[in-house]
Amino acid sequence: MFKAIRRRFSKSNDAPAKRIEQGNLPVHVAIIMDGNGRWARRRGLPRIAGHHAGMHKVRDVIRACDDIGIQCLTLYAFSTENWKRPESEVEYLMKLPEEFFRTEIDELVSRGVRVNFIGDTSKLPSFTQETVRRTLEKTVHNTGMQVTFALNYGGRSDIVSAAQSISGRVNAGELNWSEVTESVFSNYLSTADTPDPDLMIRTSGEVRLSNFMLWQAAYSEFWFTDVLWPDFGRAQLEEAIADYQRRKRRFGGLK
Ligand code: V0D
Repeated sequence: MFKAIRRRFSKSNDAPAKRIEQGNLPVHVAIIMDGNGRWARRRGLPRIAGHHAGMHKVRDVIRACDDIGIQCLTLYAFSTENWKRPESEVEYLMKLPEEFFRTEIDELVSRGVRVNFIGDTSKLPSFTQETVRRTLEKTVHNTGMQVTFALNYGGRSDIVSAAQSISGRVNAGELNWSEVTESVFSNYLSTADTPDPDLMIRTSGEVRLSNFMLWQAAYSEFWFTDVLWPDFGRAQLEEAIADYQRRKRRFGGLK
């Protein structure tokens, strides 16, 4: 199981997190980053301006999670359904990893962040795949917070490909059907080395899972907010985490 090694001091230039108590922190926070298009429309801007503003919040939320002491952060950046968007918008989205890499890789490396990807990246344009490969290469030996970008990810597809891998091994006589428990099954999902998300956040008022981490979110606590993703930052993250901590305390008190 993945375990982040914590640093003793924050390397952030921002004020260190004060409002968050260290007890009962979620180990893994997963976020459905929704509302970029609506944010742009409200300002009379093109949708891509919302995606660009959203990318800056990816940086802010990674910093905040690292400062607070979150060990794993998963960000739903592009779903298997997002291909249905206008071609020009998809084309723009596919350039964001490269821009993000160019402006953020040094800070990620200095923080010891290990970047990871889930989803079928083989269907992304080759220049996007190249950024994915370089990001992995630059951070693979890091031992700090793990940040997973879900790119061309779908939860059902994740489950189906796990079932296919298991079938292959059973047919090859390498695995016995009777040995396929829930925990064995989990090891065939793309998230095999990552604990299930403790806290699942969705921004912009939608109250759905939309095919994200279907298996993994079985016991997650959910936090829904009307705040649009480009308006979501450290303060909103802290509010979600503080609420998670209160829920856990209440549950403990009833036992
Ligand atoms: C748009 C809001 C960072 C959600 C955030 C390809 C939708 C901004 C990345 C990113 C996207 C991906 C890989 C990587 C580093 C950064 C990203 C996409 C969309 C889809 F190695 N933001 N971001 N990727 N948006």
